[in-house]
Amino acid sequence: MQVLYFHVPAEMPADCQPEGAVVIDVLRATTTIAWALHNGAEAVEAFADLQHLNAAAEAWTASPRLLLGERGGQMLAGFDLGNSPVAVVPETVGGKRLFMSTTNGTRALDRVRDVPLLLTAALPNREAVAQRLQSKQPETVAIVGSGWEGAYSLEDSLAAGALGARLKDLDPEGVVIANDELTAAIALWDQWKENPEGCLRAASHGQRLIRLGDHDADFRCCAGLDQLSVVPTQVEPGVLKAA
Ligand code: 3SL
Repeated sequence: MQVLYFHVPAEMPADCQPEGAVVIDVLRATTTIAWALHNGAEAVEAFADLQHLNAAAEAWTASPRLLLGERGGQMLAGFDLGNSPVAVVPETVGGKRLFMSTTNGTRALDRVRDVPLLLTAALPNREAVAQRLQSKQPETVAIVGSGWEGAYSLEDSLAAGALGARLKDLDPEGVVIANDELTAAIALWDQWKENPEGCLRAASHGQRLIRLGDHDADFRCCAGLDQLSVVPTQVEPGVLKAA
């Protein structure tokens, strides 16, 4: 398995057509997706664009629904929830379809929606995602960071390194760390693995959330390693379910 890391979706070359992709947005979209599906949400339907989200949500009648999302870290007007992974508790999300749009994470998902095996990862489900890739054995996997408005983000690279390091541990001969970005991400993980929350807080988006205030529980949750067995998996374009 060849594993590559792209800091942001736009870095992925047009002719790169991997069998598998793993989208990461540690702060906070893919952490929230993992916890929501772990806590019983029927599915998370991700949208880059709010108009499309509103139209799809209005047309949805198959189960109860919630609108979830943010721009710039702040909950959207008229939405039920922001993007906090500690808010998607079973009593709130159980059995519901979550229509979700975030500043960067859902846009990154949209960019790779045609990849046959599309998963999302965060630190809490890093081990589960590594095990899934190990069992599926896609020939090439692109780990795709969400970044912040097109720019590098430290926390996504931390989780990409955590996943790359674990894949290499699971299969030292079969897994090829196939670009410098992933080698650097693994070095970043080695540096911070005893204190991932410190890395999240040091990151520029971590600093943004600190300035917004009241995100201590989110930092703890987003930094929690290998706590969930859920593997959010795209089952139709934009729709992620627990698998
Ligand atoms: O950019 C995103 O997709 C969000 O996860 C950002 S925030 O942490 O909710 O502000």
